[in-house]
Amino acid sequence: MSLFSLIFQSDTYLCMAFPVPTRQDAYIVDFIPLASMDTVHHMLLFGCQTPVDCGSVQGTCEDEAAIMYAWARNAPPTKLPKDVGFKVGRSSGMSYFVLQIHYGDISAFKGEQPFIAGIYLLMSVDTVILPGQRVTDADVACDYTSYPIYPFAFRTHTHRLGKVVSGYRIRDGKWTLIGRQSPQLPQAFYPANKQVTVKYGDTLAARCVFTGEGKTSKTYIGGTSDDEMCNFYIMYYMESRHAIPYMNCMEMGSEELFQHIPPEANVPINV
Ligand code: IYT
Ligand code: CU
Ligand code: CU
Repeated sequence: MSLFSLIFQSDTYLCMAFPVPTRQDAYIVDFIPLASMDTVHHMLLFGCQTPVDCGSVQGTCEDEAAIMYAWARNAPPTKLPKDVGFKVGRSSGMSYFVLQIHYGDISAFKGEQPFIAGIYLLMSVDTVILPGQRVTDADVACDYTSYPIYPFAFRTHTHRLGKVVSGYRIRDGKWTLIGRQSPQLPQAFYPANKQVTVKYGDTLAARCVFTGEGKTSKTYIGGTSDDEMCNFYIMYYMESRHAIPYMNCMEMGSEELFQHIPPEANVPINV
C-alpha cells in the first residue's frame, strides 16, 4: 500500500504532459480540480504511453489516449465510488498523464483497489449531416460480451450541431437510460442513472441528435470545430480481477433496434 500525492500547477498552458510518478502500479482514487471558475473553461485528463509535444491544443498522445477525467466550469465534479481506482503506471500502459487545461490540478494515488475504474466510449464514425436538415440521428450500438460493469458517470461530446446525446442499456428488448444530456452544456462527467448494471448479453446504445439548420454544406465526423463528433462516454467500475479499463463501440446499430429507442432521446434539452 502506498500513497502518492502530486501537485501540479501551471499558468497559461493549454496542455501539459507529465510522467506517472511511480514505477509500480498505482490507482487514482480521486480527482480534485483546483481550478478557478473564472478562468478555466474545461480540463481533460488523459493517460497514455507516449505523449506528444503539447504545443497544440488537440495534441495529447502519440498512441491511443484514454480519457480519465473531464471537468467543466459550472458542472458538478465527479467522484469515484469507494474502493474504485483508475490503474496507472508500469503494467497498465499508462506511463504519462496529459492534462489539457489552462490551470492547476491535484490527483491522489493509492495502492491496490478492489474495483477498477474504466471508460466505455460509444462513438459514431460515419455520420453525415445534410445542410438544412432539421434532424439527423447518429446511432451507435454494440453487444456487450464481457464481465459486468457498473456505470456511475457519463459524458457527452459533440461540436456545435449536437442537440442531445443519450445512452442506454438494452436487456431483453427493454431500454434503460444510463444518461442523457445536452452537449451544449459543460461537457463534464455527470452522475449516471442509478443501478443500471451492464452484463454479458446486454446491448449498449447511444444516439446523438444533430441539426443541419443554418449550414450550407455537408458536415462529417472529424477533428475540427467545423466537423462534428458523436460521443457517449460511460465511466464504470468493475471487479479488479477482470480489469478492462477501456472499451469502445463504433458500430452503427441496426435500424430495427433503434425503432424501439425511447422518444425522450429526440427531445431537446433546454440550455
Ligand atoms: C472522432 C471522435 O469522435 N473523436 C472523439 C472520441 C475519441 C476520443 C479519444 C476518439 C479517440 C480517442 O483516442 I480519448 I481514437 C474525441 O476526440 N473526443 C474528444 C476528446 O478527444 C476526448 C472529447 O472531448 O470527447
Ligand atoms: Cu474549454
Ligand atoms: Cu470533438
